[in-house]
Amino acid sequence: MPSNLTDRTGVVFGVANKRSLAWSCAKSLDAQGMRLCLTFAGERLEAGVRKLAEELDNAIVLPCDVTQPEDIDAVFETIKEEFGHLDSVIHGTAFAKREELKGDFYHTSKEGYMLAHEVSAYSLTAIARRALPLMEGRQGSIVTLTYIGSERVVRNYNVMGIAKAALEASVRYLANDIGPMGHRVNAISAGPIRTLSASGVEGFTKILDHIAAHSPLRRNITGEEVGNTCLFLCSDMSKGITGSTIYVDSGYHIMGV
Ligand code: 1JT
Repeated sequence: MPSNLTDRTGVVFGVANKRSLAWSCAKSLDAQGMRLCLTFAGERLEAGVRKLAEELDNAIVLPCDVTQPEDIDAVFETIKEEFGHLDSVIHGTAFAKREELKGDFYHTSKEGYMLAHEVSAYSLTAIARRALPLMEGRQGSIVTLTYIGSERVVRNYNVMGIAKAALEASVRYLANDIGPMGHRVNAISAGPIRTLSASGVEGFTKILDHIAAHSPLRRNITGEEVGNTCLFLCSDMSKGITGSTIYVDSGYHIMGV
């Protein structure tokens, strides 16, 4: 695909380890020459993310807990100093407490509900607002990651489904805000894939088997497929697309029974 991103810069939020979809996005963008900043959420992840960043060409790595506004401010201050401008933002941040991802949704605590929304939905808007000054005049592209549990009931996904619905609606409102500035924002709705987030989710293997048996492509997706869709959304090839949710799910979302 002719999508050379040399002279473009991007920041990727939400890399936890090599299985992270945010990492797949980083690799696809790096392969086309984009200069990247990766952020990590908490000291526990720092060493691993720094090690991954060594695989990229000249990437920088910064701490960022998206619930701390001063952390987000600091990321964009450093990007301004190091890169001078910004073309792409990849938002792959999500969190919910383990106990909220099982059983009946109505047991969701107020605290768990708020936390899931703060990290998984509000953070996109908090980040986008701070990215705008650095994207000025550059036709920027913002990409976030979502899951079909936002629009259909997926057992156990629970509060994350509500948070992803808010995230997808945020994409539409942000698209309307930033479109006149020449910028775009879209979501990738990825099929299930074994990542750190998915680990420990009860019955996850059954979900993967179900997709392999029933999706139009009769297989599960790969991280690389998500990464390359992110590359498309950050490249000029997708210049007419904004406010959309693009499915990278082997076609599963079209199926009824
Ligand atoms: C989070 C988690 C966001 C898991 C996620 C997620 N987006 C997709 N997944 C995978 C998944 C999870 C469940 C599921 C189906 C897919 C974990 C906590 C952090 C946020 O339900 C059947 C629960």
